[in-house]
Amino acid sequence: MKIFLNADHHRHAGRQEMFRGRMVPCHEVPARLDHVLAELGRRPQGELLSPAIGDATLDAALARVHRPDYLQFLATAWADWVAMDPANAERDVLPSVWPLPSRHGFRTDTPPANFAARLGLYGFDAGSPLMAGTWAAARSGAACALAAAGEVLGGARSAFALTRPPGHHAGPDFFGGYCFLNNAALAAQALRDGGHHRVAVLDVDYHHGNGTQTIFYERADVLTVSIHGDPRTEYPFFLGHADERGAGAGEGANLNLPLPRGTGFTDWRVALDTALQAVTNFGASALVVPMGLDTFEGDPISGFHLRSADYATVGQALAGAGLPTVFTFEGGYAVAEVGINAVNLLEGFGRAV
Ligand code: SP5
Ligand code: ZN
Repeated sequence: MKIFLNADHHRHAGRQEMFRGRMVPCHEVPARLDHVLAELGRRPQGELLSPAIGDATLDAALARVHRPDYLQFLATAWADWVAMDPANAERDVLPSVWPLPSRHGFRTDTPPANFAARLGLYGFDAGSPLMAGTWAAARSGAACALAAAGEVLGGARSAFALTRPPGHHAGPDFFGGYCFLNNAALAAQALRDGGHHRVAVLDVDYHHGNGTQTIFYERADVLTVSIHGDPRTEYPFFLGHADERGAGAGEGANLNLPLPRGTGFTDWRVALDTALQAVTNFGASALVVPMGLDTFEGDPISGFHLRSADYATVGQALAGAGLPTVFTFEGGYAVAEVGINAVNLLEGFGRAV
């Protein structure tokens, strides 16, 4: 399969994230992608390419998924941050104040001029630092997702957007969970716009794909399915429950399969079969897989117990859907093993098609 590599990913390199009252080293680091690349060097899965997507095409695609004010916020966030205080040039951007939901009396219809306040309108956690190169890195990553979708629209069985920062927590107008632009949603929308009438997204990251769910929640043309740690105990906590089935025209086009922390491959695999059955029942003609590898037993921030060899089985099962498939690189923080696990999945998929 063709692999679209984000050559700008190093420009996004956060130093620390807020975790329970202290700053800890970032989990979402450039070395993650570098390890995938190194493993692909040892076990090639296809041609490595740079996306060829012009700025105007990219901007138009971003606007299909994200709100204009949010894109504008991202485009100038770093400059706005430094303008608040020149000393900020040495600090990563993180929000530290948020409006609670409007039932508490806070208003979000009066956009604050203060940038620190605006950050709280668009960011939902203090664990997703943004810096000078974030916008460029995220844009190039979105281009990878669009190029991968284009490859599949051109008849390829599969393609892989090898990019970071990840995307599945980013919504129409919010960032968080290390994500800024929703690469999987951009790929799914591109597949729709390219002629696939029904597209499915099957998110296998440890964390609920809240951004993707929210983007497509009221739509009947894109099925969103996510297998993840139960939000009652696991991040992102405030979405991802089994009773979220979609709304309006999208009623029935969202499926959450939360599993308890501690789940191993046997039970996870049952959920995968349920997810694949839903994809088949939906009648999708194309599939997007936000490929998180943080279900791994050695992941430092997650709680499932998949082993490296299991990822080949996952890839094989995904291939069994028989659909043209776009993969996007999402989570996976056991840095030394993330390359092996990613390539195991791709190899398992490739062997089965
Ligand atoms: C794309 C993705 O996988 N995003 C996940 C974001 C998770 N953010 C919360 C992480 C909490 C970090 N916990 C540190 C525990 C150290 N023992
Ligand atoms: Zn994750």
